Amino acid sequence: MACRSRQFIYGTFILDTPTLNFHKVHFVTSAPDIRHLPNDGGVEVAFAGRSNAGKSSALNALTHQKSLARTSKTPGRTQLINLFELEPGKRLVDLPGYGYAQVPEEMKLKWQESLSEYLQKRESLKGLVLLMDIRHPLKEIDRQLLQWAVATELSVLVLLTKADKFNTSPRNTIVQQVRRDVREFGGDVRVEAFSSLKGIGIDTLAAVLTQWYLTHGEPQGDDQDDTQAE
Ligand SMILES: Nc1nc2c(ncn2[C@@H]2O[C@H](COP(=O)(O)OP(=O)(O)OP(=O)(O)O)[C@@H](O)[C@H]2O)c(=O)[nH]1
Ligand SMILES: [Mg+2]
Repeated sequence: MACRSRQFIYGTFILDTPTLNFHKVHFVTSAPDIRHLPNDGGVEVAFAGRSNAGKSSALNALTHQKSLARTSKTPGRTQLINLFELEPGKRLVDLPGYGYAQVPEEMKLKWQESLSEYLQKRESLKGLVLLMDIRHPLKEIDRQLLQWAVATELSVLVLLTKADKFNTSPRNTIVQQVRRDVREFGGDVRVEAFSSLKGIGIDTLAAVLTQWYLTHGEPQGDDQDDTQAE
């Protein structure tokens, strides 16, 4: 059953948009590289960001599951491309984090290779959720990813994670600053505060992702009657 939400996103009211039911997600596979991923059809939305930014926690918060994606205090916990399915043709992806200095060089190169290969070659990738700790936003490597995502016309949602670390006023100041900073990249980039711990920004995340799935999912229309095929 779809939930209804009313969201204010970048000057646009998404009125009574039924959001997808993110609770119904299930794990599909963990893959070391794109050759081990299933069929590249439908729409994928990937969660990317520096190690420890809170990617896996955000996925769990979005799907209301405690341990769908594995979280850890130790950076570098997610080392494989983890794929989850919401319904046929609609998938979520938990990507390995980047930028963690204490990972052995050889392993780091392997991850970066599979990560950049996924980002560059996966046809079904339509949207990127780029997570950054609100205390350290827009590091050089985040900027590079953002620049690349805009150049390849991916929709981007920047989540400033662990927003619970600040009270409302300083939090809003940072969000406004990052919104100004991302303007230089152009493209379809939104910036929102997020906290899996306190539930900040989860409805907005659900609304934005729903919009992406619906926009990019046509005309495969997984909801359509099978008898219409062929
Ligand atoms: N205060 C606070 N801590 C959080 C929040 N989200 C995640 N954390 C903590 O941050 C740490 C890293 O969280 P993960 O979700 O595992 O981060 P990740 O980006 O998936 O990390 P890698 O898989 O290593 O790339 C854990 O100790 C989490 O408990 C949040 O909203 N608030
Ligand atoms: Mg992780």
